[in-house]
Amino acid sequence: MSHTNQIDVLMLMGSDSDWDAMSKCHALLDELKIPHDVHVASAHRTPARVLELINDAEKRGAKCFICAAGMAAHLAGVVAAHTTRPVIGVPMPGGISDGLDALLSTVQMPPGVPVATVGVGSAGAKNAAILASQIIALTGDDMAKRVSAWRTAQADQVAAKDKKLQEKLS
Ligand code: RP5
Repeated sequence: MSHTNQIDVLMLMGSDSDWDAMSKCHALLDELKIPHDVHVASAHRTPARVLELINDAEKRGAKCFICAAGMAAHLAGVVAAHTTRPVIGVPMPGGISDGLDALLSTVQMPPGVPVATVGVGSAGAKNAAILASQIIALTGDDMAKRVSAWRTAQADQVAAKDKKLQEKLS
């Protein structure tokens, strides 16, 4: 994606080792046709780059941020400190308690600087994309229709799985 283009979402990961889980978020943003950029940038290892990316994304119209990090997962909180746009935090597995450390680091923000924190790992990564789409849908009818269609497709899949189970059990 060209850096002169408008984007709706900036997705940041603290490390390329977060890609395994976060590729699910990227795929879902693509499926929902949400223009977005993805970068590796760390609150601890490359703090100046994180600020540069936030400023660039705001200029290009980003409506919200999705930030994934593990261990002492401060990326989402640092981004939230530098923008008034919604920040979704995705705690990554690994670390001393396989993601519980990252969950607490992400969710336990001081009052005044919220991070909308989703679950640990790939389930959280998918929910981050859906939550971003719901935020964007507030100001876009097409996006709202795509979110509804995605929900309906999900419900259809559950119904199909139940049908299969009932057939197996009968
Ligand atoms: C965090 O530390 C990253 O987000 C990653 O989840 C974790 C480990 O990073 P690497 O050592 O794999 O680069 O900052």
